Amino acid sequence: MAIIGAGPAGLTLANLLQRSGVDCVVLERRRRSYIEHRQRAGVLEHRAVRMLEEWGLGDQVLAGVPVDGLLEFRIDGVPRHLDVPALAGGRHSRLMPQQVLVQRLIMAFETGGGDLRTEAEGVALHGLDEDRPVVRYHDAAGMGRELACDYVAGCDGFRGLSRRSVPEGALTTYAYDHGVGWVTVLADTPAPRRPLLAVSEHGFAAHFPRGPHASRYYLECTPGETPAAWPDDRIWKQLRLRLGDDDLPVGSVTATSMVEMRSYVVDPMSYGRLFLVGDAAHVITPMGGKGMNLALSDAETLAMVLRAAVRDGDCSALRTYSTTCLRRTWDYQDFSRWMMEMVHDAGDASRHGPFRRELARARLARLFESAAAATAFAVLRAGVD
Ligand code: RFL
Repeated sequence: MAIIGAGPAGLTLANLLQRSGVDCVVLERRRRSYIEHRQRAGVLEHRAVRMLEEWGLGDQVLAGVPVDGLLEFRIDGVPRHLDVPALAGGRHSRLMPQQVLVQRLIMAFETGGGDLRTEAEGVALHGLDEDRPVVRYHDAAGMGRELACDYVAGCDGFRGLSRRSVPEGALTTYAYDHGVGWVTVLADTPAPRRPLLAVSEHGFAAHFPRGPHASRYYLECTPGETPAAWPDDRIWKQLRLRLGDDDLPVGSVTATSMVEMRSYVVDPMSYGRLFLVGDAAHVITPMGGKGMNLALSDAETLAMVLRAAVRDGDCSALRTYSTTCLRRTWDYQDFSRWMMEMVHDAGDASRHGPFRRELARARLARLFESAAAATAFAVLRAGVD
């Protein structure tokens, strides 16, 4: 199998195929140092943790990574806590920065003799609907290369070439703009004691750990705003206001960017011998922390059906790949949208008006008043099978 892209999807798939005795080569456009330091997600849901353990990757990938505990909702400055792991029946997620996951997956793959080729330029896919697709590219030295394979995994993210290699009309596309803007900030500040989501009339804000000495903050903003509208002093002022914390430590901001709060899904997630995995097939907003986790669960589903096809000669399993992954994808899209409406509508009523605010406040209150509602939330956060 040729795997295009060495993000969480491609590297997880590569490790699982290696453990299944299915030969694979990973082609990555960027330099190794770039992919090993790209900061994005920070929560590995319980389902993904269990999957890594079941495939024998627990020691290499999860060592020393802290488990999650309470989740804080700060409503108009008043803290409310949810014990998500307990509500989910003792199923703990892990607080794991995406770049640490990527570093460890690379190390595990290469320790097992895996073939990762970085700086692979101009990757092009040919014969995807034939028995033996061919992948052409230029290696780090600029030499033209060709890989003949049985299958191709498109793990090259939303802007990759795999999905665009599928003939027009073969995939149905679902795209949705949530009409919400976020400015996202990485800073060298102490991690919060627990992941924190703050709701108030000043707008939504969140504070998440990214290792012991770094934080990611999110601030709701007007869609279309640029980072120039968010100088450091505005960021800290707004964070203190929205988090209701005058003593919030200020630190050096290492990155500020805008997040497009958009969703995207293609159906089916395959074409001929090409399988789309992770962000190449679907994008979900960061609300709820599911993008990286979906990438991992797609990778596991593909590894299992490929193992059945290659090792056991059962090619019928390949046809279940897309439906299995899409089922989970839509559950998570719903979770993300549900949470987004709740924390944004419950705050600044100028966006959707007082009626929507009261609905969202009722939804939020239910999390702390109804064990059934809290459990339903916690089970989705821990991850669905
Ligand atoms: P990736 O991580 O984008 O990796 C794709 C890889 O493919 C390479 N590539 C190519 N290689 C060869 N040839 C080509 N032509 C290529 N084109 C691209 C790229 O260089 C890259 O190495 O996709 P993957 O593996 O599907 O993983 C998806 C996750 O990265 C993504 O869903 C998450 O980061 C989303 N996300 C979050 N997910 C969570 O689960 N929890 C979170 O808290 C969370 N927060 C976030 C996020 C994404 C964010 N941004 C910036 C989009 C926060 C942010 C700000």
